[in-house]
Amino acid sequence: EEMDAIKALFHQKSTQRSVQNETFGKYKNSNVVVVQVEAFMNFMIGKSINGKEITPNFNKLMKESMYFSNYYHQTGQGRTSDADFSSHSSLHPLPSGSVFVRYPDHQYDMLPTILKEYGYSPNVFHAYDSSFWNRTIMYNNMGYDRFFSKKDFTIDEPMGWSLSDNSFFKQSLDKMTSITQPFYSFLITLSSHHPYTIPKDKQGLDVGEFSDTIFGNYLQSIHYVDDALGKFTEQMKKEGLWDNTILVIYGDHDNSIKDKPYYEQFLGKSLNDLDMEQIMNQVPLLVHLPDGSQAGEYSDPSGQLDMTPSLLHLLGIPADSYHMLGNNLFVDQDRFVVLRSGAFTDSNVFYIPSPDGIFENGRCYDLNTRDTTTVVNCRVGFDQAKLQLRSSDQVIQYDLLRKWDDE
Ligand code: GP9
Repeated sequence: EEMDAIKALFHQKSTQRSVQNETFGKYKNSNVVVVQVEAFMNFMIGKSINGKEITPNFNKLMKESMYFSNYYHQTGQGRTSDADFSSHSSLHPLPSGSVFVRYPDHQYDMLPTILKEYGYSPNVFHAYDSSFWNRTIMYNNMGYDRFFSKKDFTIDEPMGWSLSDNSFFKQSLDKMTSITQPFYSFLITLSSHHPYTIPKDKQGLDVGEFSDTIFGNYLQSIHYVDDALGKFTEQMKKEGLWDNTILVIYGDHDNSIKDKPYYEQFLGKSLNDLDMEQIMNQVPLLVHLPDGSQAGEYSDPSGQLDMTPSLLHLLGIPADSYHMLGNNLFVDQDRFVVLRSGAFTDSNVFYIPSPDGIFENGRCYDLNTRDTTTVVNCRVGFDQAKLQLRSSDQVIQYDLLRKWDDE
């Protein structure tokens, strides 16, 4: 009975996202470059401190891109590896541990594998030890042609855990130019990793009252990454990759700085629990299309599970046979976004679960008033979110996609 419910859910999701419109296949055979930025959160996008923009390059790029301002990371304990997993498989990460470490050899419908079947060269770039998060094994199973890890980069500008993002982007792009097109390139940055210590000569902001705090250091590190991103897009243009590439940039997860006073001081207003929940769970998603079309802000809720179905849509790859739980961001439909904690949102409500998991003990927020409403208003969503998380967990843990294939 449970298996039937799981199959029915995947079927329903597949039917829902397979609606075709004029954007289906519009960018068929374009290159795709996806940049997953370490701890890149949404709350400081478009903001300034002491008269200086924190992310000037991202802000500039937003003007000619689609910016999803209500995009959620859906990660759990597997942090960066969870963001990677969810974005590429359109499944939820696990309630404990990392899928990369626990079930790397199970079967999933993964973006790099699918793209390879459609003639793409998929490659992944991350200038850190290849065994971290079990990446060597997982990336092999995800269908990448090659994983360019720390040993493939010249550490000519050491920073934090490894190489500076600036040099990482430059060297990754140099490697990319000799890869057969169309390619799928996935880049994972590192310079803005906790504890956010950027060398003094690379700190470009005056963070004023946040000087010598972890929050101030965080803003400095984001400003640094933004600068590196700006140089990266310039280099893409010089290499002739701008007009034939879909560029996607998103944040992997929050910065682990949970002290509300920092955010209240920075944003200049008091914040309730809903505000904090959204701040800690929203990361930006930017999609630059090769012709720069559809630019603007998209505020419907969305999340990391939506990246793969949405890219397949743009590339004209039918996704109905794949087992994915995310939304297609290019069709006009009601959205439902579930976080690993059991929190969920649609366009009307946001539910924050209680640690005991009991429905009635959670809080249901009305997104219009931004205040709590009777918890009953979140009942349907709660059951749906529970089913979605459980179905995803079962698929991962019991290798159900392989079983269904074998049947
Ligand atoms: C290191 C990087 C860090 O390779 O992915 O991951 P995190 O600690 O953020 O999960």
